[in-house]
Amino acid sequence: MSVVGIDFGNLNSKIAVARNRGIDVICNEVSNRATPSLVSFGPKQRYLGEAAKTQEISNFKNTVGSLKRLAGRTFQDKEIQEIEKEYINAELVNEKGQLGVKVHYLGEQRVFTNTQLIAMYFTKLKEIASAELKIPISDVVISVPGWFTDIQRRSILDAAEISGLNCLRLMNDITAAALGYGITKTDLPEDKPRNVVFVDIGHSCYNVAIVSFVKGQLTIRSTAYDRHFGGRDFDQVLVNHFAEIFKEKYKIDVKSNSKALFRLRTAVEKLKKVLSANSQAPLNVESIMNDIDVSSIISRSEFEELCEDLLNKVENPLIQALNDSGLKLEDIHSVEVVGGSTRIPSIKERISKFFGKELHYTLNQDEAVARGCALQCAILSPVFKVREFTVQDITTYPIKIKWETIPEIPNEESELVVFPKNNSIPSTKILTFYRKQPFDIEAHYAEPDKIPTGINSWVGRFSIKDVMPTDSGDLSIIKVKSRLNVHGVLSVESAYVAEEIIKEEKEEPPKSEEQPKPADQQSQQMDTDNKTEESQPTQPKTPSPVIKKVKKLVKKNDLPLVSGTSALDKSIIAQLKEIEGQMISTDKLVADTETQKNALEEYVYDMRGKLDSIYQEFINPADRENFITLLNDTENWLYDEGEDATKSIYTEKLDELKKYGNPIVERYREAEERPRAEKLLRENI
Ligand code: ATP
Ligand code: MG
Ligand code: K
Repeated sequence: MSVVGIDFGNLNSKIAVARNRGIDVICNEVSNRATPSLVSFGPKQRYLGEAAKTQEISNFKNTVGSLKRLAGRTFQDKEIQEIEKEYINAELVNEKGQLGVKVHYLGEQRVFTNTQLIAMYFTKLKEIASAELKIPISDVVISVPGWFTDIQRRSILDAAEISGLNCLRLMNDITAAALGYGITKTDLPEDKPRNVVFVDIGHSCYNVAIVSFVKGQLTIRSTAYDRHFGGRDFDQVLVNHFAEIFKEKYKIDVKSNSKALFRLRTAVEKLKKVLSANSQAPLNVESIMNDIDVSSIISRSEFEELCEDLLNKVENPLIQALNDSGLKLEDIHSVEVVGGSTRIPSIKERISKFFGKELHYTLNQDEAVARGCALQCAILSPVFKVREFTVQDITTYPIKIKWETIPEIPNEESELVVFPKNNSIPSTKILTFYRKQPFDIEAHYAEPDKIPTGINSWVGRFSIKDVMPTDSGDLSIIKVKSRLNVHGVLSVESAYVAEEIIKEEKEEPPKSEEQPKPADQQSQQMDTDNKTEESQPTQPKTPSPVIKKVKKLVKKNDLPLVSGTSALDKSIIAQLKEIEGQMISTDKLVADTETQKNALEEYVYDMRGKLDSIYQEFINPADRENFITLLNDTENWLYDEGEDATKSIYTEKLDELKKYGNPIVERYREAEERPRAEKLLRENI
């Protein structure tokens, strides 16, 4: 059983695995510890991860990045149209209400949805992990930003399922990093919590959390985000800057040419990194457009001046997180930073200045999130033994449930915030309704202006079926169990009829001054635990054990429940899985064909070389001439019509050559073996 953590980044993703000795971040097929979050389509196959990166510029329109930013989005979404479109070279389209891309694949035009694209990328990550662990991968924990909404989370979960991954938990990026911190710190306090600020600034977004640690447990106290603040925004400032310069200097408009813009963007990203360690950096791009080579130079202080507006935004999430945490600056123990963009010196300065503290780098900046996910996966996995560590995470946006009121209940409320902001996850709440007919409830984000622009506040609709009046014709008591699960996704898990019964019971003396909850017959009542029974004593409590009658609410029968959420239908998932499977087979066939072609080519060279040397005396000259001619013909064929043949033809050709070659190899081996065998024989006598 595999234990894998995936940091699904906007630019790069990292994979960590748990082994007996601990957590390792693993390398991909070209020995990189980070894999570009890209998928790309060709005439014969897909290119995923590194392979997509290699030919990003030559296969420009068929390469898709920013996958994470596409999750759960629609085509019309303002953030897609106004922001993400800038960063995506492929053509975005509306695919039956979902966001899709139109690409050329296998010689035809195809449309793939955002969820499918993410699934393709997960297929690649799965393959990288399987290659490393040498077992098929299934169980994983995948990171998402804490600000992801229900629909975005479901898109990632669906994608995981399509790619055959079993996602045990979608983990908020920062929570994963915090887990890595908590589990390795052996000096956590027993009682008074240690409050640590975690800051993650990556390629596209900025996440902050204030986390309280005690021995064996972490609790997220508050979170704050800037969903549009990351390395790419700094790149954009540089792009704008140099585009202006090049207009003057070379009379070219880089922005009018998407490939030129892409080349510039790639170059400034490198330059930006150089500026993190040097006071100035040169920029050179060969043949950026119209065969023109461009060059320029910029100093760090110039860069910082250009980024002044951006840098002024660094404080905002910090202020918000601190305010929401209810802590004061002096309560903060330390500040830990992760994510590639926290390497920018002026960002570091701002964070450090805000807290009045030196920044800490306890965690590996690039790998902390992946490692944390792998740790969480190990904790959840039955086969792994990990030190007990509890993770108390919280939800970012309040969720309310709405329903239609009925005339039988005057002044009935019509909605209730069931999971307020910062409610812990996972969490189950039971709602009580009084109804005599089937009814629907709907879940919505309660503060639509707080969720990402373009995301619908609708979360789901749940129909509670077969509701009937009680035997006496009254309203039935209906309990509805709603859950914010371990992924931060809302579901309604079950609904049932409850019934009040009178029971005789021996009452224990009360342990505390606890007051019994009054039965609320008018409005919806909410329980925050998993209890399916509640008791309401009909008599006042007495201090000594007595037999008394109590009204008890017991479960009578389950009710059918129909859920409508933004998750894909099971049948659609099955279809998409099949399509993904076909594409995997196509890719595999291409790879196998390539391998077979290489084998044939290698055989030709190897055999020809040896026919001139070691095999020469094991074949008569005429046959040798013929065989060499055959090898030459094969070589010519490989460069000509055989350039692009099928796997079976390469195999056939190789077998044909081996028919001539094998007997020669045999004779040679025998001759080689004979003296050795004779020697062995002599020694044994
Ligand atoms: P996100 O978390 O937004 O989804 P990600 O996880 O892919 O994105 P990271 O890998 O944390 O992002 O960081 C990538 C970003 O960090 C890129 O914008 C990159 O240019 C930037 N970066 C990496 N190293 C440096 C450096 N030395 N100086 C400045 N920026 C850097
Ligand atoms: Mg990241
Ligand atoms: K475990």
